[in-house]
Amino acid sequence: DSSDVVDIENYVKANHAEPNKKYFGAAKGRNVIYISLESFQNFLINYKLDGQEVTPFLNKLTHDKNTFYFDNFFHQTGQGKTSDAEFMMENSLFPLPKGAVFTTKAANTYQAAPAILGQKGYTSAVFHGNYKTFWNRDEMYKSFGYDKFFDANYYDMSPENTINYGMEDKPFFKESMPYLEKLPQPFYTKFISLSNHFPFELNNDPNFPEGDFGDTIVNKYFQTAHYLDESIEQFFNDLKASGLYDNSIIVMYGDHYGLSENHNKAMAKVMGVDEITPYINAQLQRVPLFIHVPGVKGKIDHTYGGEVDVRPTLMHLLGINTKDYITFGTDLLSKEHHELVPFRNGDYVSKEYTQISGECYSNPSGEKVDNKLCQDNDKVAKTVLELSDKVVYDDLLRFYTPKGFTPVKRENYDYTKDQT
Ligand code: GP9
Ligand code: MN
Repeated sequence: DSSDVVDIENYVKANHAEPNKKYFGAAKGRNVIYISLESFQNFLINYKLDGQEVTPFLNKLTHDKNTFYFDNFFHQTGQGKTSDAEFMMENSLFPLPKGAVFTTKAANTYQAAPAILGQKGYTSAVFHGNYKTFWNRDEMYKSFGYDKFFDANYYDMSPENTINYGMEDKPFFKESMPYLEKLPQPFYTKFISLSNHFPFELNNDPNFPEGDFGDTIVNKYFQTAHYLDESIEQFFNDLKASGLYDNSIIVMYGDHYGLSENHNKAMAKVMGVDEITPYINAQLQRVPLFIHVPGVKGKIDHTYGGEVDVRPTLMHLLGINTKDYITFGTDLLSKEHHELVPFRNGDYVSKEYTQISGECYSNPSGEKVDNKLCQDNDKVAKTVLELSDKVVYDDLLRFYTPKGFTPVKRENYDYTKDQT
């Protein structure tokens, strides 16, 4: 009931990480462009197949002068996959241990990023080349306060443009540009890519050799990842040509793994190890996080973090305080950031240790160590997951309104009328 939310508020406030003065407000008033990199695992960055870089554009971006690239960043998704990642990025809450929060808890009260920014003059929009009911997005986005949702109906879904779940990434980003350019600024937008999705198929001949690891799925993963890389380059070029690039924060993240444990045999060859141990498998849950901030000097940042940490990071860059929001992650750029990444199943990776099924391993050697060394973090990981689940299962945010925030009215949003 409503007294639970007081305990949660107290916990969250006691664990708040103060923004880093160096970055707080550094991107005040900028547009925001999120890009969900479908199934993109971090091992692809700087990976070479027969001497050829798989993702040359993203590799270059890791050294871009205005870009933060986080190389110890992990996905924390459960069964809700892409939608779980979206949920964390915009709410700093964990998705559910079973099922997808998007399908079961879409009518809850949330205080999501689009709503927060909407009340500060931003127009928000999602772009995705699949139909709006997939993952119940058209219901959840209302609760998040998304003004607009450009779904499959806004794209040329003819066979040469589509495969698997919908639009291929190049025509998707191309056709999104005119809609994006017409949005009132500042805007908060999200682009959900699709081509690098299992079973990793393209309409046209891939412009990249396939792998030779004795596993068709793994072999083709490199081809669709390369295509995604080219699509991002094309999109960046279009953003530059439109003038939006210099006025926008661009956040790109891998939503979740692409290659499951069913492909461990081939993955051992990919990684050049004898076998994918539980420890290595946990390390493979790294996904890239890029944050391009115009006018701010970036770096390759080795901070450990996860998807739940991105919202406070972004908000602080935009100069918005997060202390009054129920937030389970901490700002990756804060000196008080917690370098602990709980996975949805209760395992975790921290800077020093990795805990898998109750076993404790030392980073980066992967050597098994005394379980006692993992106990403190274990308690914290279990606590935040439990508190976050309480918020979601009991819809507790309906009893808590952050200072200066007006509760979202779902009936104000309609994605069936013309979104242009
Ligand atoms: C479908 C896309 C892919 O719209 O988000 O979904 P996934 O299977 O990765 O959750
Ligand atoms: Mn996905």
